[in-house]
Amino acid sequence: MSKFKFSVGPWNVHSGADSYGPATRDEISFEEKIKRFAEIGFSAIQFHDDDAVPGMNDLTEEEIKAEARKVKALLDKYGLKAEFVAPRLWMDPHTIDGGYMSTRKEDREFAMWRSFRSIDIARELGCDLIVLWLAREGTLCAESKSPVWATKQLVSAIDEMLDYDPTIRICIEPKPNEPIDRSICGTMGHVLAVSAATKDPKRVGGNLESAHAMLAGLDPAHEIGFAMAFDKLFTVHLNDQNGIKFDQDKSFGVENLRVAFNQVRVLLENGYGKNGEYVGLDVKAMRTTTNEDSYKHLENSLNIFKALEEKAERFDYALRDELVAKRDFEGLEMYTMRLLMGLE
Ligand code: 3MF
Ligand code: MG
Repeated sequence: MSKFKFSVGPWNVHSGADSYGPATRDEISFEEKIKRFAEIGFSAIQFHDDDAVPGMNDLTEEEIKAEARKVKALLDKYGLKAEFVAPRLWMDPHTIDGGYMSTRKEDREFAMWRSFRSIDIARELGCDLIVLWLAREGTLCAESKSPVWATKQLVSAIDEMLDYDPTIRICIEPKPNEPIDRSICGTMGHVLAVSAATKDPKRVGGNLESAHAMLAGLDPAHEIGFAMAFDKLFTVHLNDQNGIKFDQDKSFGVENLRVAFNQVRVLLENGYGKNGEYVGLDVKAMRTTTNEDSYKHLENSLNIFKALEEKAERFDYALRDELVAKRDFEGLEMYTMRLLMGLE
């Protein structure tokens, strides 16, 4: 029995279209997806603002809230919670050069409008967490904007969100690049620095995605640990990644089993979830996956997580301490490998 609760976003089940080719699977309705998510064992849904309210740019504030209430009723029907809402600024023609740090004032105003609406939607869905994946915040052309100005823009955008709703929490999902060339908030260290500069650092934390840490050349378990040391890990996006290349969002643990184990172990050791945090997945099916298997990568990720949780529960800390006292790290490494290979 897992100690954790799990969450997933509707975009994690998708038609297989990518930048190089069209869809390979059928689209599935939102309701069908969340019904299956509940059956598979997820407790909460992650939302983009326009997953909850499609076409929101053309709706009034009251119409947006009314649409969000319909989604809340669907969640209730399947016994699901909403975990967070993320303004999907990267898809919009207003924000092709970023939102909060766009060089155009009207784009920055649009980004704030979407952020405030995301907070309204979160409230209607019954959650208090906003995730900012800062997809296009940074520079495509290094000389186009000052990184000093851009960083200050981000801090003041977050301050405005904190003012708009006195109890909302803001969670930055750092990523070093893609689709932007140079991002402004590339790692958990950046997130903590931005958090500290806001008017209410307690309400500003991070969402660590395994693949994003790997793209920055870092170990996701250490990024998780760094955030947890400061009570700043508000959620996670677990997945996997084959080296420093495009963002792959592979099923959790399929490339780097020991790294995956250490992510589970650091979460377990430090009581992740005790404040209601979810273990969130952000995984994509392969392009070759069939319609029938549209959810298999999610089931696989959950099963791998739970199997690694069971290994982490059995991790022999007395042996670890004995080996550490002798500085027998060769022995400790081999013990860990034996545990993972099913030899312990
Ligand atoms: C991109 C991501 C995103 C975000 C999601 C929530 C599509 O690399 O990880 O997933 O996690 O949009 O903000
Ligand atoms: Mg993510």
